[in-house]
Amino acid sequence: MAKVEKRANAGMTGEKYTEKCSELLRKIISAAYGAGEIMVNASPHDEDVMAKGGRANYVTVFDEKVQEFLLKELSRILPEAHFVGEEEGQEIFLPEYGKGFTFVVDPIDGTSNFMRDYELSVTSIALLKDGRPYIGVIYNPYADRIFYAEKGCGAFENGRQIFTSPDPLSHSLVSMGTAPYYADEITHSAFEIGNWYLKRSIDIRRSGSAAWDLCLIASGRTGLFYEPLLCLWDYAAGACILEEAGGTITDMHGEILAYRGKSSILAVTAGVAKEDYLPPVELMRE
Ligand code: 2AM
Ligand code: CA
Repeated sequence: MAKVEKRANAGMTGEKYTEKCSELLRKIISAAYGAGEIMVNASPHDEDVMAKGGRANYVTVFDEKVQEFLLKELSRILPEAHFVGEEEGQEIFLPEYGKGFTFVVDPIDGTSNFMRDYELSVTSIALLKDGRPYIGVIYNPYADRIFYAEKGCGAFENGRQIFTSPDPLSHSLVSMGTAPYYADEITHSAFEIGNWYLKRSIDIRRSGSAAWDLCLIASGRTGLFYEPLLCLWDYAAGACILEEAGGTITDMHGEILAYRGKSSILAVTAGVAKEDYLPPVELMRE
């Protein structure tokens, strides 16, 4: 744990952070570093993979180990908070999660990448306050890059404040998620929309981790991200980081998010938000 704390302190040298942000955020960042250490030291083998319900939807023993670690750490940091983790299988958003504090955790976002040693997976921790994102922390242990934000304090990457890009869509990269675990029709629609955006942007990217895609847009690397269906733990932390970096996140119809569970996601930079960027309704099959 000493190494974990040293790294957390190293990331905290940005003046703006120390002036404005809380001890609570610093502790959650430490927990995310600890989760990342478990991920990078893991060697996922086939026998560690257990099928979760649905197509292309997996969980490894490491998803469960990281979640156990985070449950322990985060409960110590804020004992009164509720805890919703992907591997708990808690699909229903209970009314009490919308009051006070609730941690929403994806221990490993990008599990299909993780299982294949693709080295693009992250830990994603959101803290909701009265049902809205209040803190977001996302750590990519392979690149040793941590993104974090606290409501009203700005967003940061490894201690440096980040902002979305002012570029228009025509000068931006677009990243998409394919929702491969749902009906083929939804996936088909994702590609049709991708084709529509391809003609209006520089090119399309697909990382396999929605949380990571939200960090890329928050830090000005991409201009727009969409995925037809995501769970709350996939997008809650990223939403906090993106909004604090000046971006906008809605569902794919442009509606405000309720933060109650599954939703389509459409995220844009300050630059793209000035345009008519919503995909045509006839391409959507939600
Ligand atoms: P995961 O890697 O934690 O499972 C890839 O398209 C994105 O979708 C990833 O963020 C992935 O998260 C997420 N995802 C995987 N299975 C999902 C499901 N059944 N419902 C919603 N999102 C899912
Ligand atoms: Ca996961």
